[in-house]
Amino acid sequence: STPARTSTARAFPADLTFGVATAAFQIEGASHTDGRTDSIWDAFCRVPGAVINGDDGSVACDHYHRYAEDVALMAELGVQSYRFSTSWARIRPDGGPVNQRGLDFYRRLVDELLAHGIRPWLTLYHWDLPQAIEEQGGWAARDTAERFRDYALDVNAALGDRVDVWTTLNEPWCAAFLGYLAGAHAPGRQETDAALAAGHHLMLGHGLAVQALREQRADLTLGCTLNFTVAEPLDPGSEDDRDAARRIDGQMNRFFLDPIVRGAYPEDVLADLDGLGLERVVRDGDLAVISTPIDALGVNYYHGESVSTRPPAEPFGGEAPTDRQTRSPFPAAEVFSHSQGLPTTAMGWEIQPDGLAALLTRLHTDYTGPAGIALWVTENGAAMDDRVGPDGQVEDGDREAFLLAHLDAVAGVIEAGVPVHGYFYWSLLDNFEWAWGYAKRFGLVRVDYDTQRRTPKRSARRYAEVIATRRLPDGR
Ligand code: GBH
Repeated sequence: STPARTSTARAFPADLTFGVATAAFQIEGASHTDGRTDSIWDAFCRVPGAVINGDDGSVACDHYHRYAEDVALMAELGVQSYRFSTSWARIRPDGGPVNQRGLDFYRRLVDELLAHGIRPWLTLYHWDLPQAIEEQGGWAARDTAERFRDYALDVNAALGDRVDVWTTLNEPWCAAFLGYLAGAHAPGRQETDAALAAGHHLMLGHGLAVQALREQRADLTLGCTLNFTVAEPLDPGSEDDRDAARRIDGQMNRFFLDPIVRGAYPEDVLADLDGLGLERVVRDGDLAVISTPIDALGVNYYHGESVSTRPPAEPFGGEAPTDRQTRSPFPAAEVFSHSQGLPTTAMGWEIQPDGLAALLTRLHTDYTGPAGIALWVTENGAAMDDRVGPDGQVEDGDREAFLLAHLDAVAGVIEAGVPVHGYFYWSLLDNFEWAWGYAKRFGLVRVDYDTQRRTPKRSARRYAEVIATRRLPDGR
């Protein structure tokens, strides 16, 4: 378990929002109900060997039918906000005309949240592109950015009166590089030029959607969620290792952050990627669109890493369950993760709460502070090997410790003057963990996939207590 970092009792400011997060494909199921058609993840799940155990999203947590029960669970936890995503393939099946029955589901969900006093935090894209659009080129095609803007306007026309926080993308790094380069995620392509085009077009879609949504209602909170790593050189004395850390920071963090916040790709990343095709897709004016001012930056943080140009003796970290690679293998970026000797989660990710503190401090100092953008932790959480006792109770003390340690890190940076506006635990429910299928459980609430029974875990009770008291327990 994680060592306590401080003995000082931590209190949270009254205006810090506590929430939980999910994503459409990971929980909804009902994959062909009420007009929904295939997304790239439905198609990817059918590729032999792509997802562990051949799992798919056809039922998942059956949230499509059980959303009211799930909102009631959130109300019991006392969360103030719920971060969820809408499914493009439900709202624009096959990328075609609007499907009212698909929108109606989100109307019902939002009404239920508002009835319980929970603020909906809507994400438009959490990796589930309509398969029909993939067949026309997917994110590698520029047109997809414009279609994303149109879809954003459709969702906003239906929900813009009741939802005031809109984020465009979840983790474009994963969508572009795990999806189009490593092939570990849908659509399972392994093409460097398509991956760079996808990264650029995702961001272009983000910018076009922000512009269009801003025109609809000036007072919406608009933003984007990125995934971050905190990469340290294995040997700080080695120039090669320091350069490896710079490249990973460049490709995973700054490749997305700089265009959105500063309106330019970082020079060193452009040099690393020289000749790989990015220059063929960036057009004049794109960066001005991408850097349309946003109000909120969502930070997803799971773990940091120690990197080197030398491979570790034992393979370490980030392995996909299949033989597909996860570390983005740009030719110029042969970089390996090494163990830092820290305890790990069931994903093999090292538990490193001080990485979250360092990340939030850096983002505030270098990016969001100067730009006047509000900083939110939109995902943080852990898969653990939960034990179900004979009484059905789930004892997940290691998840509880993870949660408390990361909340402590958030409280610490807030005390130090970094304005963090909210924290969303990933995830409310055990759910479909992408290439890992149902084999990994991140939930505060256990899902029995045979019965769909939900059981709040020990960590859920602890989170509810933190939310109710707005302080961390003493003597952790
Ligand atoms: C998030 O992504 C997702 O938003 C969410 O849907 C998902 O369920 C959750 O986290 C848990 O996985 O070795 O180079 O592949 C996770 C972001 C980024 C974390 C990549 C692990 C591994 C780096 N991930 N990182 S690499």
